[in-house]
Amino acid sequence: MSFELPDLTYSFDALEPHIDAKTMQIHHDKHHQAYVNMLNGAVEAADGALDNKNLEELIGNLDGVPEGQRMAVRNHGGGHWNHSLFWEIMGPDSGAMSDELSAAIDSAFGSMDEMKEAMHKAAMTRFGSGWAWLCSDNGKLSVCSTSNQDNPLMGSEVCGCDCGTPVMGVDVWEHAYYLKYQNLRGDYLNAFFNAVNWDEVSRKYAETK
Ligand code: MN3
Repeated sequence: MSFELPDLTYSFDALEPHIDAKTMQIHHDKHHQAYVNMLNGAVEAADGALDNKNLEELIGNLDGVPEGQRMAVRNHGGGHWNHSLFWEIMGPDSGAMSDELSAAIDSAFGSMDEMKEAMHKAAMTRFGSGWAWLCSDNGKLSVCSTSNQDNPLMGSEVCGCDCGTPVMGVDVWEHAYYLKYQNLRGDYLNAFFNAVNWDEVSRKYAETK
C-alpha cells in the first residue's frame, strides 16, 4: 500500500482572487506530491515495519516509527495530512456554518471575528514555516500553531499543546502565498478566510464530538 496525492475537488483557479491558480497548482502538484513521495520512501525504507498503518496511525504515534524513518514520517507524513485537510477546508463556495460550530466558536472566543483574530495572531506569530490551527477537543475549540509540518495529532510533546483534532488549518509556509502576496502574510491570511468552505469545517467539527 502506498499513499496517494488526493485530487482537488475544484479547479486550480477556483479560489481566485483570494488564492491564485499558479500557487494552487505548484502547491498541490509539486509540494504536496513531494510530501507523498517522501512519505512513501520512508515507509518503504522501514522494511515492512510501517506497512498496513494508515496516516493517522503513523503521525499519531511517532514513537512507534523506527528511529531511522521517524523524522521523515514526521515531516512528510505531517505534510501529507496537513495539505489534505487544507484542500478540503477551502473551496469556491463558502457554504454555511452549522449552528453547532457557530455556538462553539461563540463559547470559546466570544464571536466569529475574535476566532479569526486568534487564528490570525497564531499564524502571524509563527516564526518561519508552519501552520495555525482551529482544533476541537471533544467539541471544545482552541487555536494553536505548529512549526514545519507538525500538527496537533502528533501529541503535546511535538505540538506544544493538547488541543485535540484540527478542524481548520492555514498553511503559513511562504510557498503557500509568496507568488501573490510576497512578504505580506497578513494579507494572505485575510484572503484565506474568504476561501474557507464552512460546510466542510462544520462537518469536521461534528466528527470530533
Ligand atoms: Mn504547503
